[in-house]
Amino acid sequence: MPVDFSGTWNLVCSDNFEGYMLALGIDFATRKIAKRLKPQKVIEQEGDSFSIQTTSAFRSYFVQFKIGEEFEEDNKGLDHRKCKTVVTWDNDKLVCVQTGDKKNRGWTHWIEGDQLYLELCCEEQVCTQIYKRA
Ligand code: ECB
Repeated sequence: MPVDFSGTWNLVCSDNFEGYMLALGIDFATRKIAKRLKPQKVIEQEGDSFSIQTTSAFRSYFVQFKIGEEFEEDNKGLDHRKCKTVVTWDNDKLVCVQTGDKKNRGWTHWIEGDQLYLELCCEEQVCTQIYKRA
């Protein structure tokens, strides 16, 4: 059985979100608000189909995809840069590559114990976040 990421997850800690946002060119005022947020993720996983809704008091973001199928991602409400995005399995990790103007952009999700991990990468920056089930 593959891992099941489905559920509602609340952010409990975040490291270097500031560096990640700087790499994406997010302005000072937006970063100041964004770094205080405690987003919630609702993940739905059915076979190879996923949806991830990230909600916060300030901005929210929704993405859906099928494993191995490239799609155009708009990053609406985030940095707005369009990417060619593909998500694949690396053993039990969900690995997303976002090809576009920014080098080394993407994210990885995995579960350890009852915690959901998210590593966000852009250029030289890595942000690590931990979520717990709501
Ligand atoms: C959507 C909640 C965070 C809102 C932050 C608001 C403003 C900051 C603007 C740009 C910063 C760039 C990205 C925001 C970081 C997190 C939101 C989406 C993270 C992500 O890629 O989640 C993936 C994996 O779960 C699914 O979209």
